[in-house]
Amino acid sequence: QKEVAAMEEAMKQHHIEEQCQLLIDEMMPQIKRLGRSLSGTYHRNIIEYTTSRIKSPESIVEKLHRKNREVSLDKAVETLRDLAGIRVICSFQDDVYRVAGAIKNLPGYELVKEKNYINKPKASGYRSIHLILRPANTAYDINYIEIQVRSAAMNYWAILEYQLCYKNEKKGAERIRKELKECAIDIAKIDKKMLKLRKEIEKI
Ligand code: 0O2
Repeated sequence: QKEVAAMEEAMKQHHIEEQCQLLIDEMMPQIKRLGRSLSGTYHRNIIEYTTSRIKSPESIVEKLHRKNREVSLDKAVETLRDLAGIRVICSFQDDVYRVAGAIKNLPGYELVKEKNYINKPKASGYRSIHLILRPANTAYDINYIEIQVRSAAMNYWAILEYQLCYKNEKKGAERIRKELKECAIDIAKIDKKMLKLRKEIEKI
């Protein structure tokens, strides 16, 4: 609790939330614009919706502990590249790749890292594409923004699993983790099936 309060105070002093919000506010209209442009090209809705979040002091302290790092604002700013985050929810699996591809090429940003948890899901069953981008010109302390791109089906699983299990170290939860992973596999199959059906309808 003390560490969280200290982190909250340090974040206030250094205007971290405001800086994260500025990064989000600069990028969000560009993502919406590219969503409209892709929807125009493919004549259907490509991006369902977008959300954003600024990492909370609790979550920052928890992550620094999880990664065995010193718990300080300096360490957080230096090593956590998802203090500012945007999530883009797409209709179908192939849209996830289209949107991620377009975001990677956004003018004014450099792609620092890409993680494809669709090709290689996490041990939990989590699927998503993560992009870490850095604005080419920035006067802020916060230099990175994480964009998570996933389908509506992947998001459905991730949101429920996050609530039930993600940061929960309870003993005896192994069976539940296994069942959640099975759910992720089932949902991925349905996601693929929906894509196949869309492609069949497009051919008619
Ligand atoms: P929160 O509360 O969402 O902020 P890295 O240092 O980049 O190598 P990092 O940052 O742990 O490693 O990246 P990773 O593993 O790609 O995951 C970052 C974020 O993805 C997490 O943020 C979650 O939002 C989401 N995520 C990753 N794995 C899972 C999972 O198994 N289930 C769910 N529901 N979400 C997941 P945080 O900071 O852990 O949490």
